Amino acid sequence: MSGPSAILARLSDALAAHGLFIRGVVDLDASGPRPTLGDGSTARAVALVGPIGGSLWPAFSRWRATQSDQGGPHPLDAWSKSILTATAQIFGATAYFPSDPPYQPFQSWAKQAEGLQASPLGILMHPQFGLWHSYRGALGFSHPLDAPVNTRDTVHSCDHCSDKPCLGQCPVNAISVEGFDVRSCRAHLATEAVQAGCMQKGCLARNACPVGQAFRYPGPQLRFHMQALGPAPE
Ligand code: B12
Repeated sequence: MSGPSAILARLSDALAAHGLFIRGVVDLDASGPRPTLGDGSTARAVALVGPIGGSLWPAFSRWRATQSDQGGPHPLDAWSKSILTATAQIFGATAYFPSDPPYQPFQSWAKQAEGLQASPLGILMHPQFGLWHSYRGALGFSHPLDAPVNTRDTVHSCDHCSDKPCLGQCPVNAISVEGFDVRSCRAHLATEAVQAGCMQKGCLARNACPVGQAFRYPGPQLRFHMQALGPAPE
């Protein structure tokens, strides 16, 4: 078997050892932007790859401990690249990474693949995993992957959340219905007082979301992401 479903099954197996999952598949038609493949041609499909809850943390931590520089200034990106560049080669695909400009539209792809919608934090809300999921890369293919057409009416949990506890938790009101004010968030993260709050416990607004609590990241991972978001550069 070598059709799209066999490719996806093999890809899924290859990712599992790293705590990563296929997080959605999109067949790209000419009506929207399509990324360029390594050989200069146009991608016809992408498979999104990422963790669910804290699934990547054990494999990432083990890898980091083997690195003389702890993985460098952007260890999670470095780890993701080490895995997905090699995986792409095996599958004749091209790897794209969320933090590499020009930014590929990861969230738009996820919306297409799974019908997800944004929470007030900007992070996509997943009906099962809540805010506790992300994307570590995408693999672009020269052929369609027979992505299931997303006919599911994915429930957008925020529409059914009347209390919206996420909106009341940020100590500097950086999260509002108008969006995420990254400047005031980072300025706050630079203060001493916050060491016991957001930097220690993770984003208080994200923590307050009642959806997918079982998938909340472990403490060390929460702190790692807060460090990465970091205080405002002067
Ligand atoms: C730039 C960026 C940021 C900037 C946002 C600046 C701004 N106000 O626009 C900063 C540094 C602030 C940021 C912060 C965070 N981000 Co961010 N970010 C990105 C990045 C690299 C590019 C976004 C972009 O411009 N895309 C280009 C356009 C063309 O793509 P698009 O999919 O069509 O665009 C969508 C997004 O831009 C989104 N959007 C617009 N404004 C904002 C603001 C925020 C905070 C977010 C998260 C999304 C978002 O709406 C667009 C339509 O869907 C993406 C990765 C990516 N390549 O998409 C991650 C990404 C969106 N971020 C992500 C995450 C997880 C975070 C953080 C939680 C990380 C952390 N360390 O805590 C925080 C959020 C803080 C919070 N509110 O709790 C995830 C979201 C996963 C998910 N479940 O949806 C992504 C996909 C990266 C990943 N590896 O998975 N982020």
